[in-house]
Amino acid sequence: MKKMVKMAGAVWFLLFISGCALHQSPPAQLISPPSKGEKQYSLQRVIEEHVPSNTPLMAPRKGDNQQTIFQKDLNDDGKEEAIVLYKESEYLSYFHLVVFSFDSTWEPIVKTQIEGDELDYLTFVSQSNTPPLLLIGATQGENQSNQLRLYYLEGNALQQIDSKEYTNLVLMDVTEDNRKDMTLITLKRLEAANVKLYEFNGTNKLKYNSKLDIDPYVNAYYNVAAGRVSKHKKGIWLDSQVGAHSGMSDLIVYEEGKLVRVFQDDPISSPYPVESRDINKDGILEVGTKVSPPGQETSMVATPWIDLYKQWDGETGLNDIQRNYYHGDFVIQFPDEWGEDVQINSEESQVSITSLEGETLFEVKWQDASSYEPTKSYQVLAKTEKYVYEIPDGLGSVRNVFQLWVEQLS
Ligand SMILES: [Ca+2]
Ligand SMILES: [Ca+2]
Repeated sequence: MKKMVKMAGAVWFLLFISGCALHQSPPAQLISPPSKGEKQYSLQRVIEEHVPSNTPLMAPRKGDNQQTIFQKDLNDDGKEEAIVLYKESEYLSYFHLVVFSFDSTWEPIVKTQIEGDELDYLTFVSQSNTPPLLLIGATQGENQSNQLRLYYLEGNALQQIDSKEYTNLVLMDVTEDNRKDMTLITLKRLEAANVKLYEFNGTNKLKYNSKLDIDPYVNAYYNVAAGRVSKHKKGIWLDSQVGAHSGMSDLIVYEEGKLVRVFQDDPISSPYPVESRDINKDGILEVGTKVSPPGQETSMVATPWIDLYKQWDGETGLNDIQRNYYHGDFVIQFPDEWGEDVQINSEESQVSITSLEGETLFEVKWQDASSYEPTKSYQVLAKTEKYVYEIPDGLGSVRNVFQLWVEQLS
C-alpha cells in the first residue's frame, strides 16, 4: 500500500513538471522541491531522450569516479548539474559530452564533442573563489599519451582553460599548502619522461610550479601510489617495469619549491615489479621489492621470492616494514619475531617456513576440497572452493600469519 502511494506521488510529480493535463493550480503542498528520488528518475528519463538508444554511457578507466552520471554544481548556483559522456561507435575518435541543468526540469545546456578514444579520467576540482573545474582525460590511441582538458561552465557553454598531455595523473596536495594540486607524469618511451606540477590558484588558469625529468628507459610507469610517504610528508611512489622482468621505484616529493626524486642516485630496484601500497594500513605508503631468503636464490622462477615492503624514513633511508610470502591463493605475513633470515620450503601441496637453524616456524598443507580427509594432528586453517588448508596442531598459535588473498583484499 505504501508503495502504491509513493508511485502515485511520482506520477503526480511527473504530470506536474511536464505541465500537461493540469489546468488547475496544484495545491500549495505540492510546490515543494522534488525529492532526490524523483529528481534522479527524471534525470534518467531525460538522459535516455538525449543519448542515442543502445549507446552506453562512458565510465572513466581510472580514478575514484567510476560512475557514468556525474553530478556537480558547476556554476555555483546551488543546484547540481549532471554530466554524461557517450561514444556512438568504437571506431570514432571522439565522444560526446552533455551537461544537463535542473530548473524544475532537467534540460541539456551543453552538447559538445571531445577528441579521444576512451574516457581515462573525470573529476572536479573545487576552487575557493571561482566555480569548480571539470577535468576530462581522454586516451588518444595506442602508444600515445592521454590528453587532459580542463573546463569551467560559463553560462551555457563549457570554456576550456587548458589542455595537457599526460600518461598518469595525480590530484593531491603535494606542496602541502592545503590546496589541491596536480601532478602529471608523462612517458615517451626511450625519449623523455617527466613529472610536472601545476597548482590551481583560484583563477581559471593553471599555474605551473616545477618539472622533474625521470627515466624514459622504462617499459611503463605501471603503478602510481600517491599519499603520505612518511610520517611528515606527502609524495608519490612511481613504480616502473624495466627490461624483461625487473621493477624499479622512484619516490617524488616536493621540497624547497620544487619536485625532487628522493632516491635519484640509488633507485630502488627489484627482480620483479611489486606495487607500492600501504601494506600495514598505517596511512603511509610502502615501497615493495622482492628478496630471496638467504642462500635460496636459484633461477628467477624457482626462487621463493619474499615481498619486502619498506617505508621511507623521511631522510635518505628506508625501514623494513613487512615481509610477505605469496603462494597460490594465500599469503603468509611474517611476524617480526621471525627476523630476516628464514628459509622457505615449497613443495607440491605444502609450504613450510623454517629458521636458519632448522626450527619449523610455520607449515601449511592442502588437499583438494572434493577428496579432503582430515590429517591426524592437523587442524583446518582455511577452506576455498578448491582446497582445504591445514596446519599442524603444534603451530596453531601462529595460524593467523596465514591469509587467503581474498581476505587480505577485503
Ligand atoms: Ca549549478
Ligand atoms: Ca603503511
